[in-house]
Amino acid sequence: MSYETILFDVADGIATITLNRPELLNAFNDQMIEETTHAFKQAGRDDAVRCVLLTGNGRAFSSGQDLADVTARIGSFSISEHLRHGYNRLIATMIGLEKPIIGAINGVAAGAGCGIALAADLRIASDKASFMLAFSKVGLIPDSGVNWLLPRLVGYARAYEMAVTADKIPADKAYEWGIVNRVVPHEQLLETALAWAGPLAAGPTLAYGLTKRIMQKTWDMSLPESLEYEASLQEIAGRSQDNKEGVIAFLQKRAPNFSGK
Ligand code: LHQ
Repeated sequence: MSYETILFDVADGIATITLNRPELLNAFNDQMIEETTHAFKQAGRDDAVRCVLLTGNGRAFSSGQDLADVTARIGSFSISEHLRHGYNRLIATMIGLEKPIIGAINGVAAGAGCGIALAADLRIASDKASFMLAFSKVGLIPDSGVNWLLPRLVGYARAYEMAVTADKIPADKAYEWGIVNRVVPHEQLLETALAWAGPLAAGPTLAYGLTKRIMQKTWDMSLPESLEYEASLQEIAGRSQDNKEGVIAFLQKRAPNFSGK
């Protein structure tokens, strides 16, 4: 599939997806939702990809739903169908992708754009980035996974505050609240994100993927269920080539050469 609303590039084990409608602050129309979902699926299928980097072109990460596009369709437009066929699939694809996703948040992440940023596993923010639950400004509730993802990161009170005020949370506050892993000067954003992605793409991908799976599932489990789930996934990791290689490399006092298998 060739893309018109995003850029997609694979190099050195890293797939980079760049949201690319900068004149509209990377607002999502249907095509961009579909292309972004397709790109994540493609990254999942390709064994050469072991880490995904998601960023935005221009001064925004994404301003969320393209409001002009939905306004033009009033009358023939069902929000629930739009979500089910669009953002819900995108968020589920990102959460289900068993490879690390790094969000390099280059500017404002608003509305659905904020949900998509939160669906990354790690977030590195430019000092110009901000996070905004713009939904209530247009009389909506948060969607695109925000209600599941954000309270887990920041707790209910802060998540609810962000939802009802729709205030822009600047990068330094987002770091303090635990929304982002690092804040860096804007000019250093991509180089820092790539410096994180490189080692992840050379790491034990299977173990990273299983860790992502279990850390999401244990929220809904009791401790005994979680311990049992750890045992069963550790059985899989323990049979991997990377486990053997990691142990041998340790004993031989050398760096491991992980294959991701
Ligand atoms: C835009 C947008 C945009 C179109 C900037 N759309 N043009 C799900 C299901 C169905 C329906 C509805 O929604 C959803 C989920 C959602 O995502 S709801 C939330 C949708 N997003 C918003 O409400 C955010 C709207 N944008 C803003 O509040 C501001 O643009 C932010 C705070 C993001 C940035 O502000 P500024 O830096 O001051 O930029 P700007 O407002 O001047 O925007 C620049 C241009 O981009 C401007 O166009 P123009 O022709 O005047 O240069 C905006 O109209 C356009 N734009 N966001 N979402």
